[in-house]
Amino acid sequence: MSMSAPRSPLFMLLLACAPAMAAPISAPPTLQAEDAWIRWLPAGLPAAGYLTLTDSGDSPAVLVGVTSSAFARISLHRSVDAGGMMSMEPVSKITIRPHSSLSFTLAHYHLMLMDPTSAVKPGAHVPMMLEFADGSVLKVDFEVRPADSGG
Ligand SMILES: [Cu+2]
Repeated sequence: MSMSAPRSPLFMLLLACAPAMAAPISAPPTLQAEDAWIRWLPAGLPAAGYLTLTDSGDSPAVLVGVTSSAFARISLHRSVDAGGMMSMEPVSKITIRPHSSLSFTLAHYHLMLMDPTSAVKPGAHVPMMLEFADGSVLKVDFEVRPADSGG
């Protein structure tokens, strides 16, 4: 029996892809998150997440999505004042310019957090994975605060 039998093309393709399917790329250390918290609402109502992201690098950081085991659905939202009526709309991305900070509260952005699991209660800490346009991921720990919290 020969040990030098050629591998199938499919096997070689799987080998080549294996590193890409491993752990996601971590966001660069020039990208940092602070004051990440969630305004919790009772009765499984959608919660909102806020944080400040600082990009001290030379290229913009473009947030394109967030995932967490604590919420089935998470989207990026912007609050808008439509003639005195506050409403909100989904956005496809949130850009943090190089050498600047973006506060979600000041910039009227929030993470819309839908379908929480039972683990989401005031006082809990919820890890969330922030996904950027360059494929990198930043893990951020969010503190769950009560509904009447002003931040
Ligand atoms: Cu919203």
